[in-house]
Amino acid sequence: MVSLVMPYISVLLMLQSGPQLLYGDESQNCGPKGEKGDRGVQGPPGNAGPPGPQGSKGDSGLSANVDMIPTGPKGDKGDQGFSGIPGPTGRPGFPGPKGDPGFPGSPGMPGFPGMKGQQGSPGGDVTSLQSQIHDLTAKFAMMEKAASFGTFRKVGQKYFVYDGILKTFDEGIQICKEVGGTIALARNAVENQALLKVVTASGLSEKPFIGVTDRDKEGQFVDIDGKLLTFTNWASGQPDNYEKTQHCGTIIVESGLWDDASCNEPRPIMCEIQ
Ligand SMILES: [Ca+2]
Repeated sequence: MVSLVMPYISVLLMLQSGPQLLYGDESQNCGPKGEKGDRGVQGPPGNAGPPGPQGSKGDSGLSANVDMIPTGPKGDKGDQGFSGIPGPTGRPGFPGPKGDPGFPGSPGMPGFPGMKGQQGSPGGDVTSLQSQIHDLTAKFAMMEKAASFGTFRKVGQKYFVYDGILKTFDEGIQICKEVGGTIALARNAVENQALLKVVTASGLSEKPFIGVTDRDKEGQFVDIDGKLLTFTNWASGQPDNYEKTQHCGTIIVESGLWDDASCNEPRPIMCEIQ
């Protein structure tokens, strides 16, 4: 029984497996399945088809009769419609001609009385004030100048000052001139006493020059402006023009008396500022 059935089964297996073996061989020679391609261009339209069969005849339609349509009664007259929206404002017109002048108005009420004014200052006061300011400024400048010296003393309207300078008579004149003054010279006893105090306060041992000389005329002492002296305080026996070389005045430190001495010998220089 088995021997009869086996050949039949083999034939069935060959029929089923044959195409698979064939496809299997081909699939071994091809690559993997590619992606789906883009859609092709639409082809031209086909030819017109044959005419269809003739249709059956239709029924005849109803003809319309307008007179047969009934109409209603006439309606009432409608309301008046709205007017349109007003347009924009037009341009202003040109100005008219100038009118005639009007009549003058009535006079106004009298005003309130004004405030009483301050009494004006006469021009002379301003000038006086300016003069005072000028004087004060000058005094302040002189004080500043005097205070710049090591020793100074005020007497009347002048300052006697000393700053440790030793120079000849002519050099002293120039130095005092540079500070706006002259070589110190007492014009009276009070000033001479003040000058002596400056000498003492400065601790001087040498006789300082005073602003008198007789270089132009022997024996006639004058100030540095050449004016005759109205006050002198010569020591006894002075001026003696010792050895005929003494033509400039000095003040003795111990007494405040005067003595003539050489103009070219350096001595303390005291100035007066006023
Ligand atoms: Ca002398």
